[in-house]
Amino acid sequence: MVFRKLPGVSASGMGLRLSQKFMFLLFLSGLVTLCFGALFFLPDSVRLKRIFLSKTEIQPVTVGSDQGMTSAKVEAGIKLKSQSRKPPVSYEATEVRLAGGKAQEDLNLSRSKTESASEKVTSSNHGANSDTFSYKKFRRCLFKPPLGRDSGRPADPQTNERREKVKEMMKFAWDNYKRYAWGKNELRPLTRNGHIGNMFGGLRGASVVDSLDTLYIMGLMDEYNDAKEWVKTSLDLNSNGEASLFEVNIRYVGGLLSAYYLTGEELFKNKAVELGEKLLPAFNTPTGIPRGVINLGSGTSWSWGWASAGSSILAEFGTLHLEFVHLTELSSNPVYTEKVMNIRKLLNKIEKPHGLYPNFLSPVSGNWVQHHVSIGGLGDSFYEYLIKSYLMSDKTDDDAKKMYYTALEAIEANLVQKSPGGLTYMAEWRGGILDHKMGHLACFSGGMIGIGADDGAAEKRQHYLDLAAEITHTCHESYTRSATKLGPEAFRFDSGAEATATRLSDRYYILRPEVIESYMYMWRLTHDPKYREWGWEAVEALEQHCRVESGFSGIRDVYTTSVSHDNMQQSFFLSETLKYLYLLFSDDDLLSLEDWVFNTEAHPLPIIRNSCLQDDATQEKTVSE
Ligand code: DMJ
Repeated sequence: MVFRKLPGVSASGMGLRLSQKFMFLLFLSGLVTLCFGALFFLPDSVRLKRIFLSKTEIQPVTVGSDQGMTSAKVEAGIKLKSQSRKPPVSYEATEVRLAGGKAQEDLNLSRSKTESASEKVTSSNHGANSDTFSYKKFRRCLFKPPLGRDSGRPADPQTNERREKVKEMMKFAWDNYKRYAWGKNELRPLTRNGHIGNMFGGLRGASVVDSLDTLYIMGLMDEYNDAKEWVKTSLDLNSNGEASLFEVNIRYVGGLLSAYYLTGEELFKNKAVELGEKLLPAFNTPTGIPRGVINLGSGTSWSWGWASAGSSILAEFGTLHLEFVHLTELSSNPVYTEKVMNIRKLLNKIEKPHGLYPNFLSPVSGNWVQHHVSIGGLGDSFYEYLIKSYLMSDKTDDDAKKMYYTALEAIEANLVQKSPGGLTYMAEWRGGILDHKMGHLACFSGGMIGIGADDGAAEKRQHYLDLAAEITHTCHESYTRSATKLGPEAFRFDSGAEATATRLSDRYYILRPEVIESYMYMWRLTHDPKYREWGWEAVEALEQHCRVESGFSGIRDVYTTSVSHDNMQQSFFLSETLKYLYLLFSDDDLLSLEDWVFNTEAHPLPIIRNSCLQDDATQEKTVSE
């Protein structure tokens, strides 16, 4: 059909005058610009935005390299537009039961649908590069053999007996896992079956990977060999599920790295790097702050559904540094270190309320989302990784050191409290208001402050050692004040309470390690025998209340001796609780703190001695071997 021109109406101008046409066009272009510009202000989750703005458009401005981070070419990171703007002070009192930034059991993966970050990491050269990393050379750079003299066996017969008891507990926990839950993530010791859960995105065998190093240092070699064989034949990294970036990193990547450094088995290195590569897409956000959940198959990532406004969690994105630096070390691929240095850089630059780091940060804007600060769940291991990054760098990472001590000063000024009964504790901070509660998770801080004491200002050394001892004492009190002599998930210092849980929902104990972890560090730092005694009290309580016929189980209420079990043998019980107990009753040269730092899942990672590793003499010695 042919359209004919209507008489008297020009086809082009519909009869409008030139000035009217101009005004119309101006209006039209203004409208288009406005609509397009508005896309930038839409939440990241809006599909329209993803369609119209390509990755490069919503991405980066590099954060300058003025902090001395040589290779920290920041790939992603928006300009911190609102650095001078006060972040919102509202706190949404979401009580999320977290274990160091993770939900304690089956995490609800319902998510706030946010940007897909499925951009695939290209190239296969992220694989471990055995040409550049020499295991022999690394071993030469250690001050002591990893297992020490006589595998750390203590001369004192009673201590040795206690150590043997802990080894027996490990064997018992392992044997039952193997018998009833082999290849699953965790053992359900009452029902005698396996638990898979949804934290690991379809990965299996969390208890196997978490146990490798513990079995090895305890000399449980048949068990270690079974575990190694399982990793070789059955650890399938091509899973397609939704995983917690944090959990996969601390348990799987950390466990595999430790197993490699202790044994030299290439298998573990290759698996660690292969898995590390699968985690990289989580960092494809406008700021480079990773999201909490990642589909290991597609690389798509999300924020946790419970994390307000699509935020990422401090203890999650702040607990990647140690493992990622080692992934670069082993693969010679700088990308891992670049990713975590970018996080560091953003956190260093952003304005902090009273010098404190709130627990929720938007991976899109790079701003804090809420003002909840905690040394326990949601915040904990971020602080731990600052001081350990410094120690692991052979004390060369000065930014980490500075950030740690500045944060600790802010914590002392704002969170550290003394109870009427004289107990020192770390309160939580909610937009300036103190919540006089301390979580079991926060009890790791005794050990952390202890290992950092030597490197702050010289005159503060004793002060930090005292603070570490006081916190550890308080956490021990939370154990002694219960009927079972095990500590609750959280204890309070208000309404007349002193280191006791006041809420029914806080009374459980799920085989967590943090209190024992602090005993172990304080023992190594002071050799005060009380720490070994306290550790032994914990062993007796675990045996009495948590040991069941087919493994160990958490309990629902530490204040009653007619215990109700939760039917779960957490993988961190094998990785952390039993390992720290074993180290507590061993000589100090078993995994000497001069050579090793422990990741937050108690997997030992070696201090990187670049001065030695790059020394030609060491090279020659190695080659001529
Ligand atoms: C472990 O998975 C790690 O220690 C993590 O940092 C938080 N806590 C659990 C055990 O309690």
